[in-house]
Amino acid sequence: MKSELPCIEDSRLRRIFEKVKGGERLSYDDGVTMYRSRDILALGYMANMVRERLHGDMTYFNVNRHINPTDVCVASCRLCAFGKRAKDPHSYTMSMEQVWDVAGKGYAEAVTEFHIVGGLHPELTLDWFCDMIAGLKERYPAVHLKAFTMVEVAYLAKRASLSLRETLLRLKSAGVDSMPGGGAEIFSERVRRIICDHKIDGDEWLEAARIAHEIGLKSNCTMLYGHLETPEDLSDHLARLRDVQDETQGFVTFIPLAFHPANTALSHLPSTSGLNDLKQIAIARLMLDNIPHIKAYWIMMTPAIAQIAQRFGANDIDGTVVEEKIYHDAGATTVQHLRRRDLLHLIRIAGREPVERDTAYHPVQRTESTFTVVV
Ligand code: V47
Repeated sequence: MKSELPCIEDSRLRRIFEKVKGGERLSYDDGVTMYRSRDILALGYMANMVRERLHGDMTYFNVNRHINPTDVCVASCRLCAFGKRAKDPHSYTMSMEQVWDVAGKGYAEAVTEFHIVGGLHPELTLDWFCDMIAGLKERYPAVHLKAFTMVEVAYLAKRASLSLRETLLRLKSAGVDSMPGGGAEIFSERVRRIICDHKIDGDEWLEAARIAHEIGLKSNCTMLYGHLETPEDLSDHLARLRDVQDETQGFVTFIPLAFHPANTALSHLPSTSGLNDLKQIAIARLMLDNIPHIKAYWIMMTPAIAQIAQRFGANDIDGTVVEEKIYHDAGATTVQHLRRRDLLHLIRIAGREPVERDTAYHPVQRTESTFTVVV
């Protein structure tokens, strides 16, 4: 391992570099120092060191499909361009049959994962969602169902007058295999009150994750950046995720999400920069020493930045996606899907070795018409 940090400009990072070299945990204050630093190359160098220690040259991707059963949402979050009121003529809600039908459409290669999230619909019940999930499992038994954010589960629990645990158990027995990481936004109460005041708070999000993990549902986790947050808010968010992970080991992947302002109530804010995207990836890799994977979600940060991110701490790029609404409603200019061979090419020309994975990061081997998961 290299012992010098060749490109260091910010002397405050030297002490952090010593810790990173020694595999020592970074503190909340170290996180704040890194967020305040403009020395992106030093941050990237350190994060790449950790990334290569954990994953060598491998970059993971998957063949997945996003499904958003409804954009009707009671929450009206200022950060969101996706959710709509039920009476909005542009809103939509799929029937259960439409969800099952759409799941099989639009991609010739066998998907290994459906990523299912939607708005907080005032009328769709927990029973409806359980039936929808059971129907998907029956029709696509080999496909992993990564479904419902902690926010959706908390809303379903409240409407059904059930505990979070009971609600999660019901969804699990209907066929949910794991949960995506959305809805965490930023845990700072000050910022949360402005950008998503109708959502569960940070402690409730973390408690739902804790319970999901306890009953055997792994999940991802996210952080929304590039709006009104401070370096302290960002470091606090990562430290709180890390604390829960120490308890449960249930988080599989962390995904930093850049705020996209177009068509939201915060559209006056500037868009993210490539530099900030790379900084978020690098600091997450350095702070989250107990979360195995860091994803550079290509839809959100563009394929070009997601490639560079593979040298700044990320070891995953997400998947084929097929149909994406949340970011495209908020002005994302990326395409909505990539083919498997596009992802292979993208990763190879970034100088990394592509590995197709299933949701649990088992390698997937494909022949012309079938795939097998190597456990
Ligand atoms: O929860 C909503 C965010 C999330 C905007 O788990 C916005 O593998 C930016 O969680 N600008 C949904 N972000 C996306 C998400 C996700 C994506 C890919 C993979 C995984 C995974 C999870 O998007 C929401 C919210 O945090 N979001 N609106 C916006 N205008």
